[in-house]
Amino acid sequence: MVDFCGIELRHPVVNASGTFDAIAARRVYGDALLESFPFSAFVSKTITPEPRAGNEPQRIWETPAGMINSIGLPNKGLEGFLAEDLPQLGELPVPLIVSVMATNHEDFARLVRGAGERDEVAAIELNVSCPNVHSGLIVGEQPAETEALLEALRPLTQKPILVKLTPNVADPAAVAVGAEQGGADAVSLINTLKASAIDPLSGEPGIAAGHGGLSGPAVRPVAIAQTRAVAAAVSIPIVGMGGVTSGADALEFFAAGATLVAVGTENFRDPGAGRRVADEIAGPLENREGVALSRPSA
Ligand code: RRO
Repeated sequence: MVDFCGIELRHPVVNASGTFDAIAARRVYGDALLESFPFSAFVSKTITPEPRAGNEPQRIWETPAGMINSIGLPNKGLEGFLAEDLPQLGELPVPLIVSVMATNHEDFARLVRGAGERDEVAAIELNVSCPNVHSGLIVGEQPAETEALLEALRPLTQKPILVKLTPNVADPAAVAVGAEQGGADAVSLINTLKASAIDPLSGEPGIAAGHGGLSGPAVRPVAIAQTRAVAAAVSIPIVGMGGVTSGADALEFFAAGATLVAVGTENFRDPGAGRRVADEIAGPLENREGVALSRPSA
């Protein structure tokens, strides 16, 4: 068992938000999904205050050892999520972490209150890769904006609050420190790296939105470097992610200072990847206990 912000988890492998649709998977696999659920906690796709249709296709573009996405946050909005999705996600055999995003403190507060008061929800992840409409700044690119957001939201729920950090900054550790000082219980990193692709024949963007976020094994060395830097700067737990496809990849994140790892892009190729990674690390983690979970000093 792993203790994560007071939540008991059966193993240290969760999913990255938006990379595994547990409701669709249950329709396909039935209750077999619940009997062998791949993750020790489930992180929802990010929800926003109001429903969103998401971006026009093309939304995904394959790259060497990875992919670019710009899905554009399709979701049912807070009310639709609470009424339709949450009861189904509450049937999963693991704790639920709800990912939320808004463009101002008031809307973030609505999301945190709405999700926080539901028994099905174990923790809330703030997706801060989004502009604040008042300042025009991407919240998660600014330590002070991140800290102010946490100070506004922290009093609204007793449940743990995670902050999902963007990698698209010069100093992610400074943003992590802002999150910690504002009262975050944990940070998760990395979200996707800003990227573009162009169809060489047509000259058109590979992604309709023009650019998107790169994920998959291609980004793992960046994610490891940032996890190491963040681990040296904060004392709250870290959920490390970015190109985890195997137990060896997960061990790399633990050695960099992560308490949990998340599997993301690999779920699209192998929906059982979470279980496979958890099985692969079980032995090595037992033998390396204390070493695997220690923090790097620089
Ligand atoms: O929905 C998306 O396009 C998306 C989101 Br909200 C995110 O946080 N990261 C990402 O790669 N895609």
